[in-house]
Formats: sequence, structure tokens, C-alpha cells
Amino acid sequence: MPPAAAGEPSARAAPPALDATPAAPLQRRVHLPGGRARVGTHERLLPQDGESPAREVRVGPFAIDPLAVTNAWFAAFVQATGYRTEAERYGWSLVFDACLVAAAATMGAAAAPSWWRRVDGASWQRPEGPHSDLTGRLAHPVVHVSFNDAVAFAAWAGGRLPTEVEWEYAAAGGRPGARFPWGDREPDDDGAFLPCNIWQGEFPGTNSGRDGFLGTAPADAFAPNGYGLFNMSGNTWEWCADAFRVRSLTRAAKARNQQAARSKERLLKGGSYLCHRSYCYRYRIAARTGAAADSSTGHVGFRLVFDD
Ligand SMILES: [Ca+2]
Repeated sequence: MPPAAAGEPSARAAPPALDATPAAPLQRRVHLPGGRARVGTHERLLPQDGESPAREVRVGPFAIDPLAVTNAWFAAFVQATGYRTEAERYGWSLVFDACLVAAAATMGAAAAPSWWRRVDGASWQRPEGPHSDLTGRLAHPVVHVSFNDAVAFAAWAGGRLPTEVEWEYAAAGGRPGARFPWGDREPDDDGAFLPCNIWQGEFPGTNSGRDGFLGTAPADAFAPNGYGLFNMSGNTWEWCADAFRVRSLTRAAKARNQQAARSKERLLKGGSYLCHRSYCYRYRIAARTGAAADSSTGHVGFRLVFDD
């Protein structure tokens, strides 16, 4: 599929065929040659996350799926293996407040921040709890999967999770140093430029959904980047292979790294449908965060890479 013209809003691009069988995603891999890659940023936007410094590194050749792993593909994995996710074994997962309007779920307060709710029975198959299902969402990214779940899926599918360097190199789509997969133009709230699935309005109270989606969007929504990869920014966070660590010698970084080590945090890239510049400016390529390896929420998924 050709890359989008610069500045062209999307969601109208003809999607590739989605299939629940594992063979289909393997056929649509994008092969990247590797070489010199620029990762990180010199901009001090969220320095506490360890985005800086920008640096040049070498990356080897690899292949990447243009799409995040979908509910359909994850269902094929579960059907083939009987796998139960950590959320299913724990009996609960974290769901964003506003997604719970229609769900008569058993809820409890989650650890801060306050807009997350622990929902008993929430899982990849029941994204808002026992009274929800995947109707209309088979082509959406799977969510409520932990890092450990993602690793198990990757082993079954013959792939692996990307490193941060591979992820940023792929997300840049041939535009080294670009802020976003489409270039540097900032998305806005009024609908003039809506290249990805993030938040429009005042977080966490008002989301106009001008980009078409209040929660997850189909994995192939919006225009792909220059390498033909969809939704590297926004929609769902994506687990990466790296342990989360901030490269800094400050006292705050040391405390953050100790916390990350205690929780066995792993790296997440790409931001989600809950990101907005005013609150969580993490739909940038260089942005990053971490979460415990066994944790799951309604806005975290993953995509696979493959060694040639
Ligand atoms: Ca949205």
C-alpha cells in the first residue's frame, strides 16, 4: 500500500485483508534493510521518561508486521493453544473510566491515576468486563494483554517483540528524526489534521472523538507511514522487548529505575487513544513509558517483528 501524501488525513485508506489464521499476518510482513538509525530526541519534552539523548545506532535487517496483533489473530492463538492471559488468571484488568458507561461490571478503585478502574472479569475477550465482548472489534488490536502474554504469543507465531531501536526505526518510516510517523505536523482537536487515534478535547473529562474513535480503532485505520506500517502512533501502546530504564544519572532517574526493576517493568512505545498533547504527549516516536511485565490495561497491545 502506498504511503500517505504528506499532511493527508486518513482513515479512508483501503485496508489489507484481515484474517484470523496465523498465516495471513506472516504474508504481509514488511522487510526493512536496517542500517543507521536515529533514536531518542534532544528535545526536553518528557525528560523523566528517558527520551534523551538522541543518538545514532546501527540496526540489523528485520521484518515487521504492518499491524498490531488483532483480536482475530490472538483468538487463533488461544484456539490453537488454550492459552489463558494473565488478566484471565488474575481475574481482572484495568479499564479506562469512560469506557465503562455500558458495562455493569464489578468495579473497584485502581491505584492512581483515578481514571483507571479495576474491573473484575475484564480481559482481551471482555474488554470492558463480563458484559462486553469483541463484537465489531475482531480487526482491532488485542488489549488487556501483558508483556508475558505478548511473549507467549510471539513464540507461537514465530516472531518476537521489537527492541526500542527497531521500533523507532520502523515508526520513522524513512524520516529519521521525525516527531511522528507522518512527519512533524501536530494533530489538532478541531479536525483539520487527524492522522491517528488519540484524544481530542480536555483530558480526562471531554473527548470529542473527532478522529472517529473514543476507544480502539481497527489496526488498519488511518494512513500508514512511509514503510507501510499502521498506527505506530496512538491507538494502543505496544510492548517492546527491552526492560524499562531511564538513561540518566539524576536522583529522580535512579529512583525511577529502582521502581522499574522492582516491578520488572518493560518498555512501551507509541502512546494510545488516551494521549493528548496537554496531558500525555507520548504519541511521539521518541516517547516511552514502562509498565510491569504482568500488568494489563485496555490501551496496551503489541506487534511482532521477525528475523529474516
Ligand atoms: Ca480517538
